[in-house]
Amino acid sequence: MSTYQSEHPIILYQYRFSPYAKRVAWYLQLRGIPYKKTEQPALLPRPDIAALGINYRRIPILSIGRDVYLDTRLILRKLETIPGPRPSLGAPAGEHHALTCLLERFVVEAGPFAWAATLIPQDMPIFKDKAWLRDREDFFQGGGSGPAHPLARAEALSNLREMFELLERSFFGDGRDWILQTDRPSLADIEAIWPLHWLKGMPGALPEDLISDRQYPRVFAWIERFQSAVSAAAFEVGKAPTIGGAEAAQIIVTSPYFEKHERVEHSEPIVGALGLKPGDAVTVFPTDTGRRHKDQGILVGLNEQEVVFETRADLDGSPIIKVHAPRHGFRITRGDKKSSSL
Ligand SMILES: N[C@@H](CCC(=O)N[C@@H](CS)C(=O)NCC(=O)O)C(=O)O
Repeated sequence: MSTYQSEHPIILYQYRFSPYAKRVAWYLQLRGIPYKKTEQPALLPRPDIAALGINYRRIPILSIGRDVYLDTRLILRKLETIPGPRPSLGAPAGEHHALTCLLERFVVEAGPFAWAATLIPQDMPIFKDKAWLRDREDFFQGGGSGPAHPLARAEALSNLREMFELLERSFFGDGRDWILQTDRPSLADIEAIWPLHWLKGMPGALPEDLISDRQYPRVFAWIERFQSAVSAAAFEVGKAPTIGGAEAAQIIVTSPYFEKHERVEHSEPIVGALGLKPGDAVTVFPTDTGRRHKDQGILVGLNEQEVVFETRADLDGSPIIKVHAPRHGFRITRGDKKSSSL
C-alpha cells in the first residue's frame, strides 16, 4: 500500500464503463498516485458536477486540489507534471514524445475510437432505452446518434483491422513488450491501447474469425500484459475509495489551489481577436461532442495549451473553483450571451 500523500487531493469523476475514464484511472494506478473516485450517472443530470458550477457534460473530469480539469487529453498532460511514487509515463521531448502526441490525436480524432464505438453490439438493451437515446442525441447533437449506416460495422471492422495490422507488424513485429520499447507501460501504450482494450472486454464486439489472438497474437498479448501491469500497480496502491458527490465537492472547495501562476498570454491569437484580459467573463465549450453544454466563468489564464476560468455561484460572487479546459477541441468566446452563440 502506498504511503504517498499530497496536500492536493485528487478526485476522479467517472462511471464504471467509461473507456475515457479508464485512461485516467490506469495512469494514476501505473504511477502509484492515490486518488478518490466519485461515481456519476451515465445519463444527465449530474448534480454533483453542477454543484461545482460546471455545465460541461462529459466524463471524466478530475480535480487536483481546488483545480478541476476537463478532457482526458489535458488531464493526462497535467498528471505528467505532478510528483508521484513512480516517475512520469511520457517522454518530455524528442521522438518518443512526438509519437505519443501523434497516437493521442490518431486514436481520438482519426477514427479508432469512433470505429470501436460502432462495434458496440446493437442488440444491447441500452439501445432500446428512450432516455438513453435522447441523452446521447444531446451529446452528439445530431452528429453521431440515430440509426447507424447499414455498412458502418463492416467499415469499422476493416479500418480497425488495419490498426491491428499496424500494431502487430510495425510496432510489435520485433517482439518488444511496449510501444516505445520501454521496460514498463508508457503514456504511448495508454494512448494506443484504450479502444482496443475496451473492445476486447466487450462480448460480441470483435468477430473471432477477423480480429482475435489468432490473427493478431502480439497485439492481444500486449493488451493482456498491459492489464496485468495495471492490475499489479492497482493492487500496490490500494483500491481507490469511492466517495459521494457532496463529500467530493466539500474536499475540492476546501483544498488549496493546485496551480497559482496562470497568466493570460498576450501572444495568443485568440486573446487579441477577442480583446481578452484577466477578469473578463468568458464562455468555454467543446466543439465536438457535448457542445451544447457551455461554461461561463471569469478568465484567469490562457495559453496555447489551456484556458482557465473561475466558476462563480453568480458572476458577482466569490470563486467556487478553477476550471482548466484544453485549447484543442474547445472554443472560447466572450462571456456575454450574444457572443457565446458563436
Ligand atoms: N474528449 C473527451 C471525450 C470524453 C467522452 O466522450 N466521454 C464519454 C464517456 S466515455 C462521455 O462523456 N459520454 C457522454 C456522457 O457520459 O455524458 C475526453 O478526452 O475526455
